[in-house]
Amino acid sequence: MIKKDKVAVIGLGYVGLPLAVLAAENGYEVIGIARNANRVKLINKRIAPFKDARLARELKKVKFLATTDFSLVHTAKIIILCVPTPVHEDRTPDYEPVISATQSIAPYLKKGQLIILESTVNPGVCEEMLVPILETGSHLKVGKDLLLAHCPERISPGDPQWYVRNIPRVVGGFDDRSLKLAVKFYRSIIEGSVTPMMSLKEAEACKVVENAFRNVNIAFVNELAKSFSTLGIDVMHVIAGASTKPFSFMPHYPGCGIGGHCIPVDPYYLIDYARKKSGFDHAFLKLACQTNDEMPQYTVAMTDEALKKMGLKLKNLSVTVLGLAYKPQIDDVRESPALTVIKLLKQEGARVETYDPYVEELSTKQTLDEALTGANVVVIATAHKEFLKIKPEKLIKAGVKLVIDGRNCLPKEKFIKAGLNYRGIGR
Ligand code: SAJ
Repeated sequence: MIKKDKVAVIGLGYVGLPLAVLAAENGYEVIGIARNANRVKLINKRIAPFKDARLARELKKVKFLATTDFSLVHTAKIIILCVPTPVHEDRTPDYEPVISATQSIAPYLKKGQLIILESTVNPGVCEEMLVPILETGSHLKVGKDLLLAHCPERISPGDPQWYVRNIPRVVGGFDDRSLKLAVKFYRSIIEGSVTPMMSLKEAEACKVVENAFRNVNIAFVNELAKSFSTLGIDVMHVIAGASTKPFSFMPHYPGCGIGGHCIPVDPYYLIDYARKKSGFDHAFLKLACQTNDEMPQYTVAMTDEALKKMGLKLKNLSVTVLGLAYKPQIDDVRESPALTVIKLLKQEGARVETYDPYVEELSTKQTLDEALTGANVVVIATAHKEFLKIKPEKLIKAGVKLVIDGRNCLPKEKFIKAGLNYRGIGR
């Protein structure tokens, strides 16, 4: 592959933008295409449109054009679709972003181009959804005129160790030519391994399986937490103990719920496809998703129960929720369980204030001190490093009566010793 090939990245979010930067760093001429004109403007000013310190640094060092003009895909050799794959309110897959992005590029495609889908989809989407749209819109034939591959995104936002440059990838192709070209492209920009799969479906399935694996393991420890709290067993101590086993145990941790655009969402793509395609019922996967979805409710019920034991109730009580993002040190609130906890607390009549140093625009208070002033209850919903340093004395001084540690991230014994009522998830 001559490095000077032009690459078009469609979608400049958590997945597309780091990929565009990486391709540019590796000598490709890159054009980034996104619908959001503000985002395009920011990127052309070399400003990262979301909090990612590493991306902000690397974006300043590369040269590539961002635009809203989809017609410019005709100038690229490789076109990579990195658009979201959310679910609807009823948890059924929402393919709209993938469909509209594919429809937007189709009219401008020309012979010999390689289209790669990075968005997470269930097995079958490339062949059953993308191929018809690409062929209808371009009047070209996939496999003959156009090449098609799938390389599922693997991004762990905020992760200090794993980044688009070093995360191993899998690639599936519509045919051998597509596979070979796609593998060659990724091997020219990724330091990690690039593993060719036998089909598009296998590559699609890899990704859904990876995240369903994480979902079911989190559901397992969430159920353990609920059970152990009735048995007076500290689930975090047990997980730590089980983790001393050097093989065939992989720790996951209970919490007030799971968020993000991957883990709570991806299993529903497989559940829905298997049911529609073959009538197969992923009962276990559905139960795991349901177990995780119930954790915000469990957290609020646990708060209610702890207050009752103190002769208090949530109604008219001041509750401060610390953390809005779905995981530590990022600003993304998609599917964040914190938002559900807040909604449920308000339904119980509590007066809720919120503070998240990474999500100031959604916080009702702009500093931790302000957020703690007058609070009777504090709920930790995200284990941001700023919250790990909170001393029990600070909470007692602010008049806090109860700490609900929704991420089991505070030193339980220290808080109890200081005289605070402390409840964790399963501890
Ligand atoms: N969570 C738990 N308990 C755990 C782990 C996570 O409750 O033991 C919760 C988190 O609080 C969060 C949600 O689950 O709300 C998702 O957490 P995550 O660490 O999986 O974060 P994500 O969504 O950024 O996951 C990404 C995923 N990457 C892609 O889908 C491309 C996932 O595959 C990775 O495993 C994960 O990063 C990672 O951390 O490696």
